[in-house]
Amino acid sequence: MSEAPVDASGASAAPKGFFARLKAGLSRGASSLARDLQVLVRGRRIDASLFEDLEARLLAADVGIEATTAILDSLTARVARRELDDAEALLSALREELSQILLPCQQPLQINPSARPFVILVVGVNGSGKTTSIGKLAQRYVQEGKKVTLVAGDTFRAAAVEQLHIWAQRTNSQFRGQATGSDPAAVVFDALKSAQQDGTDVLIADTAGRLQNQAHLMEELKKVKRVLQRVDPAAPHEVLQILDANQGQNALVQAEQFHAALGLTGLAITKLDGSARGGIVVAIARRLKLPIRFVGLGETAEDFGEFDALSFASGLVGEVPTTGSAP
Ligand SMILES: Nc1nc2c(ncn2[C@@H]2O[C@H](COP(=O)(O)OP(=O)(O)O)[C@@H](O)[C@H]2O)c(=O)[nH]1
Ligand SMILES: [Mg+2]
Repeated sequence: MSEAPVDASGASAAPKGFFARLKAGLSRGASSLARDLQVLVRGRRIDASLFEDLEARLLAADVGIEATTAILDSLTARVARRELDDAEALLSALREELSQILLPCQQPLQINPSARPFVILVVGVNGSGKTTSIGKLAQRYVQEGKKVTLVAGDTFRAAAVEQLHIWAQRTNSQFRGQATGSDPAAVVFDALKSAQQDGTDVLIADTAGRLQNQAHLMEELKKVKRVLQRVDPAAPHEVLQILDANQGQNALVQAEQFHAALGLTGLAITKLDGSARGGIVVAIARRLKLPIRFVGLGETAEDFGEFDALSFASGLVGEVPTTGSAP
């Protein structure tokens, strides 16, 4: 795998081919939307039976009932206005509908240089990809010339601390951690205090994804947030939830719960390379309207890029002949 290039402007330097791989990933799953969508519509008239098939396909791809209904209503209205005269035009219109839902969520994470350090609190359930995503973020910011500190706020498992430590070494980031079982709030408190003194530009705090129960986890995360605010009233500057796309509609439920408890400011959606049905991103975008900062396509640092609504919509629908469908 080649190194992720970073251009002079830094921030939005997605690895070459990232979007091609995103599209490949989105069209791989057995219930993917893109797969066979062309075949589904080819040569067919736009009628009730085609809409039924399309609805089934959207639901199977995890777009969810709410977004699916909105999309089909809008497409139905366009058909009634005779704006769409063949099935290919319908697919183009579908891609536009998806883009319109996704576009408001395309808001890249900007590291405000006057916030020093800029604090990113990373949350999400166990296995969603928090620690891996933190490693990828660290790589990105170190390559941009920033001084990065990683904080092991997941003190629940020894392996979690060690995994973050390895990412810190691999990315030339600074590491702050304490013994397993320490109070995570104390760990992040100490880390932010020293980061204010040592010239850290970006401090990224890992957290646990599972405790005795959900309520306990939320209380702990709220406490971590409060403690950060005590050191710097503007911190955390980003509360980033990592969601595993494989979790489907459950990812949406998780995001709602974490948002209610913590006030999320951004999302990253991982594992879009696997069997995930990327439609969940549409469901999340429509319901929560939160910035989707990043998408993850694999386990290495290169497999991580900023969310791009139009690429994502094309990835979901597949290639659509672009002739003559634009209004
Ligand atoms: N295929 C794939 N695997 C991922 C991705 N992100 C994370 N993983 C894997 O998911 C597993 C859980 O990730 P981890 O970062 O430990 O999750 P955490 O419990 O939330 O910290 C690990 O095996 C990661 O390598 C991704 O975008 N694609
Ligand atoms: Mg972890």
